Amino acid sequence: MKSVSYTIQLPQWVDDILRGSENIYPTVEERMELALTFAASNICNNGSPFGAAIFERDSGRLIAPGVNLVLQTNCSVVHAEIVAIMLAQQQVANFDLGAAGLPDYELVSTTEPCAMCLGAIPWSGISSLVCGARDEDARIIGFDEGDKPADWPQKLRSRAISVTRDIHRAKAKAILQQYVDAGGIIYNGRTGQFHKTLFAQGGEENDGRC
Ligand code: AZG
Ligand code: ZN
Repeated sequence: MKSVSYTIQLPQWVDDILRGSENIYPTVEERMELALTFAASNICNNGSPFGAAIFERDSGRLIAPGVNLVLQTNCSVVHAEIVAIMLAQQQVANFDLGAAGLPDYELVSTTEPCAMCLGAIPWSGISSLVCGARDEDARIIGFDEGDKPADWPQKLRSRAISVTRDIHRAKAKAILQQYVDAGGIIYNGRTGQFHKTLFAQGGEENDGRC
């Protein structure tokens, strides 16, 4: 077999968005607005409607942006939250963002985490999760989001990870809807009922999403 490798590389447009910024986002609303800008720009650049970012919780300093790279890179696991976690850990040179001597870190995600990302969160070491759209907002447009315990916020809180929901939910929902309206690809885990990637509208690809 030919040797293969995979490198997480954020698109150039992420740098363009951040250029000139002080990279300090004091409030959760400002942090979410940045993540929403990533989600909206991802749609315009052949990606899916999910953005994330990791900040130092107290100072609001941006540590790592995240955008969903599944479609652009043919990799099912690179959800926005996973990309942000991987880049933040490289940035601080520690696999545990909760390690002694490090500040507290906050993951901001434009949509509540899917089952895969929910599983990754306790291992990441973040101590705070902030969400925009609800899980059901993603499910209603066709993203299945996987099997999650109904009380997943409590489960995270019991591991000393705070959970804040509905920050700019309406705007986050609108970005999900914009993706569907433009005919964006809905990719999902196996359900046992179908095995083909669905397109949001009538099975037709639409490359003019913006
Ligand atoms: C997703 N849900 C979230 N929260 N984030 C992503 O990147 C996703 N991709 N598919 N469902
Ligand atoms: Zn996910």
